[in-house]
Amino acid sequence: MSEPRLVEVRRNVLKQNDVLARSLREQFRLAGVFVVSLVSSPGSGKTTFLERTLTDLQPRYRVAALVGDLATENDALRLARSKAPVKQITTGTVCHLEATMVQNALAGWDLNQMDFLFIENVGNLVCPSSYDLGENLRLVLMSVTEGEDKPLKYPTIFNSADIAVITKNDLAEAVEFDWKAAQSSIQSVRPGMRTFRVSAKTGEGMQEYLAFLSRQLVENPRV
Ligand SMILES: Nc1nc2c(ncn2[C@@H]2O[C@H](COP(=O)(O)OP(=O)(O)OP(=O)(O)O)[C@@H](O)[C@H]2O)c(=O)[nH]1
Ligand SMILES: [Mg+2]
Repeated sequence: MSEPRLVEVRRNVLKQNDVLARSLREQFRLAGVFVVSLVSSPGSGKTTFLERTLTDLQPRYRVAALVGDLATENDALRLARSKAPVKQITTGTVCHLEATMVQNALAGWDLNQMDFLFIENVGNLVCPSSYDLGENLRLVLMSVTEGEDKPLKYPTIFNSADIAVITKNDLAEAVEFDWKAAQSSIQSVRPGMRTFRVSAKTGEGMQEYLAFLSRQLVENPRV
């Protein structure tokens, strides 16, 4: 008896999340803010990549960021070095962000004053995949040190994402990273997925990614 009930409760939670995510998406659309979420395993380089993104975009765009972790304000403090508005969401024991957490964290912020809002999810390759946050673009990161087969092992998160970013490319040679094998893993779970290859440490590959982001604003003009 207990198993079907558990499934039912989980379905209800997901449904509530989808309703709120839809409302968030509408708020974002009306305000003309383009929202990008970042998902990956712990330590793939989300915060390092996002800090660089916030810094590099700011001369031209108004940017802000939310960042989720189970505990600590560490990532918010790092991102705040970019001088962009940043808020930390601490989830306690929850291994993903939910739409309601995003909605609450946005209190006091004027979405109309933003061009881009970034949401760094909790480091986890499983839980975040089921939760829509109302974002326009979901970006899955994978570092060269994790192994080329991660997309094959965690297909759901790669399937729920729009683009992939291979990070820490400055370490690729040291770990004998096989770009072809990684691409083939990504393409076999998500055919046609656009993939960027970057190093947030050296800046390599960042220009191409930032140009891609700029194009999103042109292709999704304010209403
Ligand atoms: N060599 C190298 N190291 C990097 C790069 N990006 C991140 N790192 C290092 O990788 C480690 C983890 O980076 P974070 O940016 O904290 O990773 P994260 O995905 O935000 O981690 P969580 O939020 O804990 O999931 C840190 O020691 C970074 O300095 C990179 O491009 N090159
Ligand atoms: Mg982080």
